[in-house]
Amino acid sequence: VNARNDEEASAKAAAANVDSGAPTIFDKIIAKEIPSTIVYEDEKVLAFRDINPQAPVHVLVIPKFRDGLTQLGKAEARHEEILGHLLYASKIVAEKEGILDGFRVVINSGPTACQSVYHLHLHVLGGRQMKWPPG
Ligand code: D5M
Repeated sequence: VNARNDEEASAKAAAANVDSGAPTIFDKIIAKEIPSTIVYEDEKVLAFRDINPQAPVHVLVIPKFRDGLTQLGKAEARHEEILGHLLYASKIVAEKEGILDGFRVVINSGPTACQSVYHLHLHVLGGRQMKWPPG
């Protein structure tokens, strides 16, 4: 019952959270105005530990320049290069974190997928046995 209530609460919170295109907390992380634990950075992307980890390794990989990419569902042809770079950066993160034997990359796009921050981000998860299907 608790698990179901938690799921209902997070689904409601996600549905209330629309993609307004407004700046997000990730802009402050990129600007280093609020602290984060950075695990990888280059000129195009930043990778830092998730504040609410769902696995022993849980890192978010984000573009430094959002350029309209509030969510994957808003991707356009011009974003192909950064999308590829984000995926490759996720592999570098997995390598640095020692989870290349098995890791998962997740993108939640839109309220039905429980996206809560509207600045595209890839979740890199590992360090434990993952289950399938995901919730
Ligand atoms: O994932 C958004 C993720 O962002 C969620 O797992 C928490 C994480 N988050 C939110 N604020 C912070 C800060 N300040 N530092 C690190 N991680 C953070 P979504 O796919 O949108 O649900």
